[in-house]
Amino acid sequence: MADFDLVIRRARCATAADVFEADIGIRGGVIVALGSSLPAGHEEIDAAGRWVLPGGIDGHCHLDQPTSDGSRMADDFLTGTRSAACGGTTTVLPFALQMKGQSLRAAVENYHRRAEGKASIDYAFHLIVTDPTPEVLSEELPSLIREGYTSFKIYMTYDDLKLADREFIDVLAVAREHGALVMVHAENADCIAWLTERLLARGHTASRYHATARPMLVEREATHRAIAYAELVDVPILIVHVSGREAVEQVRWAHSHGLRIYAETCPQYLFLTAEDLGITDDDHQGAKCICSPPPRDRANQQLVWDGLESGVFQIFSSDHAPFTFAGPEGKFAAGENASFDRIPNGIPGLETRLALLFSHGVETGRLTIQQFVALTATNVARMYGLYPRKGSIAVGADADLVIWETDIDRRIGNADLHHAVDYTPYEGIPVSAWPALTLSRGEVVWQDGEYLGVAGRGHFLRCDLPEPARPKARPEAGHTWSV
Ligand code: DUC
Ligand code: ZN
Ligand code: ZN
Repeated sequence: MADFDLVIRRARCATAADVFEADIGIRGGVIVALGSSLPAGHEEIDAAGRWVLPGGIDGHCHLDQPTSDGSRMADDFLTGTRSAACGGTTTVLPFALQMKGQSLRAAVENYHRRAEGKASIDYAFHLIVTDPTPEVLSEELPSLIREGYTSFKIYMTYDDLKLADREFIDVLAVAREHGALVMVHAENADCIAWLTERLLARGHTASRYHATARPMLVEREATHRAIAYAELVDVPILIVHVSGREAVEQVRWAHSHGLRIYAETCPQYLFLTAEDLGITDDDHQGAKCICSPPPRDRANQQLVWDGLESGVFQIFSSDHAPFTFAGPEGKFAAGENASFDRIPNGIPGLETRLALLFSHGVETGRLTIQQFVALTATNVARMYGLYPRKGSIAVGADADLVIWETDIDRRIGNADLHHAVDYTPYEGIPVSAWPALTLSRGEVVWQDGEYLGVAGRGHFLRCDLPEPARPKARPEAGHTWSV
């Protein structure tokens, strides 16, 4: 009898730390051996000369998340995880959203029902806390953290989602006490509302004014405030979807003051600019690229690349928030002439995240292969308490692996993608690499252009307490409030 269900031969492996050549022996969905000349497997794949990397972990994507404006997310767990697998992602972390007035536990139960029977790759949930009542803070959050929901996102903007500053601080204190990680959407709600009102009063309703209503300073101010609250409470936080210079400067400032502030960025800040929201007022197509914070300009793209190279950013996520361009529940759910403030925020990107970063980061020499693995898998697993089960190539880890095809010459086209969105904002961008094969727990879910996943085979993952969320706990910093 063969020792292994599958052996990948002569794999050119990269982890966040190392590059090495090995045969990878897989049994029961787990990597059980790394070595040379391993005994025969029941099945064999020859990967000679090709990169074999940990499957991508998308730590920020929205699937089948309820909305409150008449729009509906195009991707559920079926199409979202299909799309992820075809792009080399083997674990997703979407969000269980608490509606104001709803219990957090009810939100989680509802979200499980949305995933069950549909997900074809493994998944965990972040929570979105919108209503931190005393019951939520003292009962629900602590018990959900113990049950494996160890990260939550809070918003500083959007009327239906945002927390008051006092509530923000209360949530941070719970995270500190129970060891969870808080992700922050940092934009100043009042500045956006004030600017939006004035733009609309002048008849500036086109998509492109979305960027005018959310200039970098609103992100800078909120990022600074979030960092100050994290310092006050003594708990690390993760600033999500950082778009450019002004927020980066705040994160650097925090680092220079010894604060553990983590930062995430996304493909839209490398590959799109505000011009993609439209150059003229007649440009309806610009709605396709409405997301928040908005993409900036070329100089800011370069700054974000610099941050990926230099370690300002720990993780690179898609922020997949899928709305169709056409159709009654898509970008124009509020009417075909809807003003920019009534167009749902979000763009698709689950399937294209890895190929874009590999092609334009690794193949151009901007990033090492180890940095790529760290940004797209290992650091994400660590940040959310999934390491070492996920995010690396190691004995004992799940066999979530991607064999990469490089030296290809292709352009991204929506017709080739597997999400349920009728466009990609990255249409026409060249890529020189794409996953040839994706393994999820040792099972092939994508091979040579064919999706082979099975709905419902994905497992829900309970997350451990993330090690990066530990507080500094320096008595001299005066954090005596918690005793
Ligand atoms: N924030 C997100 O994280 N995703 C989509 C839209 C938004 O504002
Ligand atoms: Zn956000
Ligand atoms: Zn998001």
